[in-house]
Amino acid sequence: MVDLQDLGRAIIRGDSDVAFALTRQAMAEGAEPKDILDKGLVPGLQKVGDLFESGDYYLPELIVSGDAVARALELLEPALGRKGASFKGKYLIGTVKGDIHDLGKNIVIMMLKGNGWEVTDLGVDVSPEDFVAAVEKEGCQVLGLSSLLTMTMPNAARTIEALEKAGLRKKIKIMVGGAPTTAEWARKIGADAHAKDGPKAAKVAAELIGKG
Ligand code: B12
Repeated sequence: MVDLQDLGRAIIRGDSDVAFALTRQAMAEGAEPKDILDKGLVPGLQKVGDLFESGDYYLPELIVSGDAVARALELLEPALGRKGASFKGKYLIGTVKGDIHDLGKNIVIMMLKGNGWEVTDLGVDVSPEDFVAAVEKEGCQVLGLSSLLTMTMPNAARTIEALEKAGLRKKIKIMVGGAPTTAEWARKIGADAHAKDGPKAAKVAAELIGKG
């Protein structure tokens, strides 16, 4: 059996070949995709973030470890995103302007798809104007804004302001998330909800449209 801590250690080393192989092996052995995430990939990335913060790792290590997780996520996607639930609605999501982190957003997307949502992903570094245009075009019920950088969190607030100005705010529910965000901040900027991880995001989204 794969020890998921070994998977975490491969992420910390930025060894994407080993991370890929261990993820595949764990899946073949019947490990839950959620455990692979919560006990292997995510703690590994958290440690990488700590090492970066303490000055032991630099940007290249962050990039290599991020890529290793992205490769492993490709393997997990079919299992996490498998449609088992009845159709819930349309969800639009993106990472706010100035921020290119997308691993967490992509996990949220997989969870949403697995819970019956049709998801449109606007990608990363999305300006308030582009969010507004997409809400107009897509006709979604819920909009998700991801922000991993303290510096770019105000761009989530700017996006909500832009939606208000365009007269679209009342037509949709808005959720925010990302490591530095909190429920209190979500309330402060006028979002409808905050969620701390993928499973919670799917649950809260359904509640927001009365299908929880
Ligand atoms: C990997 C990584 C990178 C990779 C990103 C690769 C990618 N494709 O995403 C790269 C190398 C590109 C990167 C770059 C930078 N990074 Co970086 N990065 C990380 C790291 C190590 C992991 C992030 C991650 O993927 N976590 C795992 C996922 C699963 O967690 P998550 O993103 O939080 O997502 C979950 C929840 O938050 C929630 N969620 C997320 N989005 C949403 C959206 C909605 C709607 C909802 C409901 C929920 C939700 O659900 C997700 C799934 O469970 C973190 C450290 C950390 N501990 O977070 C630093 C970190 C986020 N980075 C940091 C920094 C400073 C940077 C740089 C500025 C470094 C530099 N000097 O250039 C640049 C910024 C580039 C830019 N303009 O965006 C800081 C941010 C500090 C801060 N608070 O502002 C951190 C915290 C590292 C640190 N400890 O200092 N980074």
